[in-house]
Amino acid sequence: MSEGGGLGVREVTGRDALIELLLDEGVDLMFGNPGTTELPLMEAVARYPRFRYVLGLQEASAMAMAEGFARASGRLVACNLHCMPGLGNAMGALYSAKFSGAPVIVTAGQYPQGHGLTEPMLYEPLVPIAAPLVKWSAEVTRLEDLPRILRRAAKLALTPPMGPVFISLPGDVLDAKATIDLGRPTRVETASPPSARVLDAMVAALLGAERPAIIAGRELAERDAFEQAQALAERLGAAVYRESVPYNARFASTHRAFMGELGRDQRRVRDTLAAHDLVLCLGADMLRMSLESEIDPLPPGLRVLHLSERDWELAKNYPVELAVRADVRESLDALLPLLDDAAPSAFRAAAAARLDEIASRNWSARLAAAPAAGRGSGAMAPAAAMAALTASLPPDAIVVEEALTATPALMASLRTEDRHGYYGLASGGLGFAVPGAVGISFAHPDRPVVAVVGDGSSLYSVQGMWTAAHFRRPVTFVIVNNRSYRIIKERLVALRGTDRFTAMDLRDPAIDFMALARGFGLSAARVTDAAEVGAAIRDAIASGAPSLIELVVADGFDAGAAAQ
Ligand SMILES: Cc1ncc(C[n+]2csc(CCOP(=O)(O)OP(=O)(O)O)c2C)c(N)n1
Ligand SMILES: [Mg+2]
Repeated sequence: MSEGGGLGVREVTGRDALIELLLDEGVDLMFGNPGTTELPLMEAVARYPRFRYVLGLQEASAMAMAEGFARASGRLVACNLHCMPGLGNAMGALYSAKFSGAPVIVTAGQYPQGHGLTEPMLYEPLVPIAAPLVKWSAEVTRLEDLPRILRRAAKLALTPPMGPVFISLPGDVLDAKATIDLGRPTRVETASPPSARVLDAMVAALLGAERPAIIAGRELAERDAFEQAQALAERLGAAVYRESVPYNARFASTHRAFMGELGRDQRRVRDTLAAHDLVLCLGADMLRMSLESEIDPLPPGLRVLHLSERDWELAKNYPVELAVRADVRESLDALLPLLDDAAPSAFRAAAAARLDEIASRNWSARLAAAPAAGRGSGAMAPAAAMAALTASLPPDAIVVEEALTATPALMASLRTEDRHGYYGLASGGLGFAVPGAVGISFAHPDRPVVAVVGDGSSLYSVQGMWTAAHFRRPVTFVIVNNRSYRIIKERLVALRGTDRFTAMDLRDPAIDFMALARGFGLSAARVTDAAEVGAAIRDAIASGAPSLIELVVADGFDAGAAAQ
């Protein structure tokens, strides 16, 4: 399907053509970090006030901001990196964008063609370096090819399964001038439901279940299908678990079918799923795990239905009874009426009874039963800090999370009713939350963004704070300071049987997070008592300005430290 009238045939320079093509593709925002190879682009950017350039002070930050924006808006965005060292700095963040399926056109300036042969400083061919992490990696070698390459890159990035693409931009192409056809955008329509035959097969399989479960995946948020997923859970009387790597909202947490995290502990996942006779993996990855285990997380004999728009994920690791590649929302819209027609009254009654039975141990029931965050005598327990934090959030807050050992407590009390309300770490590579929150704030400029980040994690792309200050984004950075890489310590103890910690303490000197934040132009506060967390969060959000709150929590290994 074509959009708009296009730009037509025109005499134009490569640098102007690049920006006009991006604007015509709906991209008016570029995150980046410039260098000499980007000078043609920077010269042109200044002449297009409609095209906003957002400076990140390191390419890892710029890339994570672009990822955050793309994830939170579902819109195409650009990110420009400085040739090889810039692309190198951004690789970890690009890896994250690959996992989250963020539609980002990543570009990098390159030396004029031919000059690279002499191997000047900063030179390296870029296309093979980006290639493993993107849907398409290409270099523009003639100005005439720029429209075709840019249009193709935009189309590819946005066609589900979405993801980043890479374009290398040699300086001679950007500085060339020619009369070229700038073309017009194309979007590929993929939002189709399964065929009638497949829908019937799904209905039959679902109605054959006596104890069904749903693994709720990211596509439910991306395709705005929360309502449909809830309706399905109600019709089936299915327990709903958030998929094992839950890096965005998946399902309304206060819905009575919602059971919480599936997690990545193979034994726990297997035990959880063993209570069911059928699992529907709904727009989700099928049991993406973390550490190796001899235990297979999928219990033998469990029937699996998998519905996803990402065919790579379908039946990737497990044979599946019915694997369907389709849009989750379109599929559920088509499936629900068929299910209503076909469900016998005995099935409906059983489904209602299952939901009643779940209600005593669902996410909400466990939250209600959790002990209230009290005023302890020792250091603040991370769980108390997280409970106080979530209790103080306004309903429109967007939480960005990279809190590691504080994450389970955060997710136990964070309401994710809204599909944009939560974004977490997608790839496992640290450094998303601080700059990612800034990008997310560009996507939702009127909503407060609260980034909850481990002290260690915050330092992988800490300079993102400056961009928040520079662009006056209402982001509250909450650093959970346990003065350590606590999770690595815990794993050393659990997996290696030793507590001789090397390189896991962030002490001597202690890191002064308030000074760091102030140095970037943010206001800062420190909280050591859970009773004061709520007021600090409310004040920070009410200020409408970027700020930092340091939560000083027990490190888990101190003598007499407060329990988790
Ligand atoms: C880019 C990157 N480098 C290193 C790691 C390994 N790593 C995983 S968790 C972690 C420590 C995180 O510490 P912190 O954010 O303070 O959280 P805590 O464990 O203390 O709760 C490290 C270093 C990683 N996942 N990604
Ligand atoms: Mg820590």
